[in-house]
Amino acid sequence: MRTQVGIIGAGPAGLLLAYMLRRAGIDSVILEKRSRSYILGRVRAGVMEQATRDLLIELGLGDRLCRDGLLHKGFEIRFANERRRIDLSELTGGKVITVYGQQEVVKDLLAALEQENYPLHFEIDDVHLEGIDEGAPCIRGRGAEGPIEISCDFIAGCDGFYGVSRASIPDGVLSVLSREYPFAWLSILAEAPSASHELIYAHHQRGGAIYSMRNKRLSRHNLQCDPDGAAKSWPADKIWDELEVRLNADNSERLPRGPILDRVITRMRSFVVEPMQYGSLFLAGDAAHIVPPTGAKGMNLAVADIKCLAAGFIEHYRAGRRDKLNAYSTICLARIWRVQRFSWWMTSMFHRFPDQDTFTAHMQIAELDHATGSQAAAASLAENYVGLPHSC
Ligand code: RFL
Ligand code: PHB
Repeated sequence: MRTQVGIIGAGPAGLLLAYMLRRAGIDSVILEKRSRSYILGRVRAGVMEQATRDLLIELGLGDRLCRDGLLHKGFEIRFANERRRIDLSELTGGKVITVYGQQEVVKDLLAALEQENYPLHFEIDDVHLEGIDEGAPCIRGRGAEGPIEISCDFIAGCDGFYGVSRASIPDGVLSVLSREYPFAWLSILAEAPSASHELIYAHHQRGGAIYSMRNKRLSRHNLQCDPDGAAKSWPADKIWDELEVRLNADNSERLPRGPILDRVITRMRSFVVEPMQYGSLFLAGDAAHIVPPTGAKGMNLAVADIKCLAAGFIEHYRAGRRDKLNAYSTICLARIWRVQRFSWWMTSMFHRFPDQDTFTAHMQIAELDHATGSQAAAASLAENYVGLPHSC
């Protein structure tokens, strides 16, 4: 099989790239390791930045997003018996966030691609990349109907943190910069209405918590937990009790409880590779960087990468120039580092570190007090939370 851009991975990054290229008349093919039902069922991100929303609407993908996405003009921060609201809209000249599940974005993109009979191959094993430094790249893998081979002009590695693309780059080319945090998140999706119409981020001496939602009947909450603790060691009652304590919920505000439909423990890390390109291989999304989820940025970063990458391919095929492709890594990394900084800052402020001393605890409270009490500091928090402007 021959195509212009071979895409590995059908997460938000790979699907969006395929969709943007298709709109521009550029051929591509996606190879995905998992099944269609698996990628549609994967519960992950929920908070969409203003620029992500705007882009999806501009691309004609906004029908369900505008109908079902929940627009949030602010969120609450709780710490040391304080409850302070960050008025995102007021502080950013009208910008908002949208709560819309990542799996809904995946569903919208998949529907749009399938409507046009886009070549998306699921359940492809043993994907490997060849010739990426020789200008004649090729992707090989094995599907239900036998071996599959795709020769292309470029490869987009959109296969997430554990994918094969990054690992195909020879040793010594990439600088790997990372930080592991000594805690994890227990994330639950529950069939329970939300007690609050806005997100709540809580700082507590027992650990951080985030109270979120998906729609009127589904809530989504995160609790800081021990990275080595099994999700099973958290019976449902313990999760709800702990959420109530950390959110400082009082009797007038008992959290509505309900069956827990999904639970996952995720380790927290910050991770970046530089550069995000080698030969004809371009990395995008989680394949190139991971942010701890406290800033709710992972999917949004993947979308920002793809906007630049698609612009680079379009310029190449339309104008025969490679300026944007050559600048892809540099331009994306400048924004990625700013988003890493924000995610690291939010993580440092809301989590309890093992053996944390009283001085550190006071620093966190002072930081929260300043971030929510000073107009200038709150404006900076809001600017980052609704999302920095895209760079391309
Ligand atoms: P994805 O979504 O991981 O998709 C990669 C795809 O590649 C496939 N793949 C392969 N295909 C072929 N061959 C191989 N060898 C392959 N190896 C892997 C995978 O099956 C998959 O389909 O990466 P992408 O597209 O870059 O998107 C990134 C986002 O998924 C990620 O950043 C966010 O979900 C992160 N994240 C959050 N981001 C936010 O913006 N807001 C949030 O609130 C938020 N919460 C979260 C999160 C991630 C979480 N987990 C589990 C990592 C909460 C959690 C729990
Ligand atoms: C979510 O709703 O999934 C969510 C909210 C806030 C975060 C991360 C995830 O920081």
